[in-house]
Amino acid sequence: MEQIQTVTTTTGESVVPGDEGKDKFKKCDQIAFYRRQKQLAGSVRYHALLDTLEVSETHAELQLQHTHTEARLLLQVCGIKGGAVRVKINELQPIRARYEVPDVLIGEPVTQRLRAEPGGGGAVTLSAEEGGFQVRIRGHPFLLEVESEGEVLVSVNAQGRLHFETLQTPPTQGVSSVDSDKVVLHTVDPSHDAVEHLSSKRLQGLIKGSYSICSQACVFQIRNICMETNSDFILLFQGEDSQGLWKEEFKTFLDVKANGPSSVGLDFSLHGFEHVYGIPEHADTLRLKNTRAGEPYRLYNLDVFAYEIHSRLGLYGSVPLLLGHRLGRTVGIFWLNVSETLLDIGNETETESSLQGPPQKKRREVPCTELHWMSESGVIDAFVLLGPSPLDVFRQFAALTGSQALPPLFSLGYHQSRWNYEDEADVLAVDAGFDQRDIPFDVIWLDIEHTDGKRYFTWDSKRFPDPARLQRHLQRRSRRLVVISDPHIKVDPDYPLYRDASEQGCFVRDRAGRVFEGSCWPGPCSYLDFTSPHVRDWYSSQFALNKYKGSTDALFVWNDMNEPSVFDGPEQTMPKDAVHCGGWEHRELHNLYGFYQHWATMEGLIRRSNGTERPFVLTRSFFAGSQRFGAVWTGDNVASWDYLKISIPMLLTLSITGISFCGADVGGFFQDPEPELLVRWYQAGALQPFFRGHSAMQTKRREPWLFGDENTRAIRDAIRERYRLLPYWYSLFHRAHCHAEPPIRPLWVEFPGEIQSFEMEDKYMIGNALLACPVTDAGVTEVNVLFLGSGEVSLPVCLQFWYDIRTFRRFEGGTNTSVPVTLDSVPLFQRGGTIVPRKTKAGRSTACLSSIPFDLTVALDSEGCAEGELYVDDGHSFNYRTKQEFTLRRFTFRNKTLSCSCADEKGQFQCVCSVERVVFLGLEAKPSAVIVQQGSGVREKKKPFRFEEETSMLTVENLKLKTVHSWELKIK
Ligand code: NBV
Repeated sequence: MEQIQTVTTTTGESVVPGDEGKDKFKKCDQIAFYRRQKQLAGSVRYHALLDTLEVSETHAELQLQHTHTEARLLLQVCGIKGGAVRVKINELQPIRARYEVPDVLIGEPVTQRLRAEPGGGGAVTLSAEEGGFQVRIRGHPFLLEVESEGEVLVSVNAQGRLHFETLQTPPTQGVSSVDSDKVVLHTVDPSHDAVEHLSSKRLQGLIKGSYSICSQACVFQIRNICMETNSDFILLFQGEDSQGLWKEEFKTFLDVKANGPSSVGLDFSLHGFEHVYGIPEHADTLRLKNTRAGEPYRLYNLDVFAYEIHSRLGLYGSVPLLLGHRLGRTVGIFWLNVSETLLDIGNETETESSLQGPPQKKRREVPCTELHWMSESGVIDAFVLLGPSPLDVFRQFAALTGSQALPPLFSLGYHQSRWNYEDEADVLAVDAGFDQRDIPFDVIWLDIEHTDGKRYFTWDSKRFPDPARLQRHLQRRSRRLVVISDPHIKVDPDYPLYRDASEQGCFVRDRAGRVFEGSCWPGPCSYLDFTSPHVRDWYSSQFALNKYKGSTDALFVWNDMNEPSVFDGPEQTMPKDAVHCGGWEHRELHNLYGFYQHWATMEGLIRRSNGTERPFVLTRSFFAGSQRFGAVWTGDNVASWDYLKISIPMLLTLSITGISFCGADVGGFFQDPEPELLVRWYQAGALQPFFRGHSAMQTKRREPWLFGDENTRAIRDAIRERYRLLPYWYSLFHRAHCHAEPPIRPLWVEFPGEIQSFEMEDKYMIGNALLACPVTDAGVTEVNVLFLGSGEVSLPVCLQFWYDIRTFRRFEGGTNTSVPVTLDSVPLFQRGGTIVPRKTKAGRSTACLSSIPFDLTVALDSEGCAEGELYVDDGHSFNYRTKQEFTLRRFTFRNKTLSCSCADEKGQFQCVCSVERVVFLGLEAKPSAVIVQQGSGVREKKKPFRFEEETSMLTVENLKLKTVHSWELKIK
């Protein structure tokens, strides 16, 4: 019988991976605002007052009115340059301000004036001058349609799920008389949505005769009765708030809602779309599932260790961006809300003629994805990103939330981590171990045990008596140290950081106004309120080299437990009624907590170098926009094949929602991987953006050389391949930084016109050139690959070639092949038409790469052409943007000539590495000569070459072509 392996939880219990979440975390029916919104779904409750329309330079606005309560909302619509529509809905006159998400958008989006015209049939049409899109608003019932090129792409409120719980005064102020045997109702504000909530369940059976389950009918009746026969009804459930309006219980926790019910919800229909993606973080498939029959996807940052695979429970971070893709169009819906959020996804079909143009005779059934977003609080602030291509959607999202920070080159190398490396001697031995086995690596990590009793910014003086000496040692070998810094601060008046933070009022408070205390690694802790600019500034200043004792500029940082994790809190996080700066309840901004710590840490590292050096900070918790601050990893996974497999869709999902510097713990965090799994994980990790081996405290040591020669060799090969490929990765990160293109991407992004690509999630593209096919099962001897690009549907219309980068065999798009694999190999293919830069060898660490020459692989397409680019800078400073110290080179192969030219004249960086070797794949015939010309007017030189008939591969070596000069290599 297979033994069930368990992992030890933070509280010391043993659980089966995936089981932990079963009762620690809420199911959706334990979430009050979800129950309330679900109860009322299904009928349109708002109409738009079209005569209130006002159009200004920046937006159009009009009022919405609740059909029965007459409560009014304000709808704002903005046309955003670059192809997006913003839809904002708030109360017309809230009794106090509602939380509007700060700091996620990089600025006020650049809007364009919308032209308003009557739209026919009681509608108004708002047309954008640029981008060819329109927004049509219908009055009765309220419906908003986003049209592009005459076609409705997205409808808003077509399902009538607009829900807006307007703020009220606390119930005690609104109780009217109680009649002993009758229903208790809420009189606070009869025009309020809350009346609906109270009415729909509780009253059933109590109002005789005319009660109907339909919420409007019910509300209407109650209001009449309330007004006419006031003595029969009082409007408050005292002490028994079954709708969770003012308080909500979960297990032993009580959440007291200072502002009462404030949830919002809205539906979006994506016409013609049946494939949707995005909304990390879940351990689920790339393509999002229909949730109608089960739990919705939850976006609530939680510390779910050894998370269950294929669960819709929200993990450590959230990006509420959903992408819809179909042939010819990609769209995005960005729901900018940082309170707890749920997304219900339904797939429907509808008749095409109901959506566009003149009525057609033949009605075609087309798919439609219906989204129902629900958030516990805040306002409705949603962006419809219009594409049309996947890359356009990435750009549109980056225009709002920013693009990936350009990482320092060392952070793209291999990171060696473990909870914990014991002491200085251990670190030195591991560092030397890599050199002894000739395995490249750049960074070694220290977990919580490096501190003095889990007091961050301190060192355990026995284990690390001289941390600066250790860092200097690593630095001499061009390596770095990363240490952990969590957001919880040990309650200890003798701990200077705690004292200082207390004195400066840096901690989150509880609902009674006392400093909040929760339990975490150090025991009782208080939590820094990173939502406060003052606290962020204070925290950033802690990283100053003269303040953080034992730190040097070779030290970088890792933020863990920042969901935040609170061992004795509800769902192991901070109570929602805790209070942040400005008096905001934690519920309003929960999903932004980790984002803020990451930001403050990044600022701290930049500041300690006086703004000159690029930081590296890894975070576990994140939100949309966290890409601006550094890297993200997928938390506490398990050493099993299933977790290796799921890491791929998880990282692809992060990548397409902006978080492109992402990785998963190589080897699996909990439990001990069998050697084959470890090797396969290294091979997969080497092809993912952030590449770190990490493992939990209870696991056996697993440095790459501990599993016998064959496995060490395979791991070494994988890491070396990663290092050789770093010029390509770095160039891809430059594209991510400047153009918002994720370095790894699902196949549908590169082949948006091929339906077979829409669900592929075990293989993916690295940039536009490499097809990665990691092995994620035990005992695999061959991998089945379907090569995309048959030339029938994709653009440009030409047959796609693919080249195996080990055997150089060529495959045609549209074919299916079984590729043999051994333990030391992982299938990787280069797409015809691309040029990939590599280094000719790997080096000990990334610093060595600055003197190793380049190697170009030119893979020809069916027309005999190819192109690619190379980005180089100093790899560590901001000089690439402050002093233009970078070089961007373009390689083009056309008419049998490979040219190297400048792709950005502003670049000033003098890259000393030359191009040493060029390999051409897919040449038709053996050349008679290869000629090189460096610069115009310079004499041409003949070069020796090798041609392999069988694979049509041409290799030209010893070239010494200057990377920063223009040159040509001609094949005669
Ligand atoms: O700091 C200890 C670990 C860390 O190694 C891991 O990477 C984090 O995800 N941390 C979680 C806390 C304990 C987890 C059981």
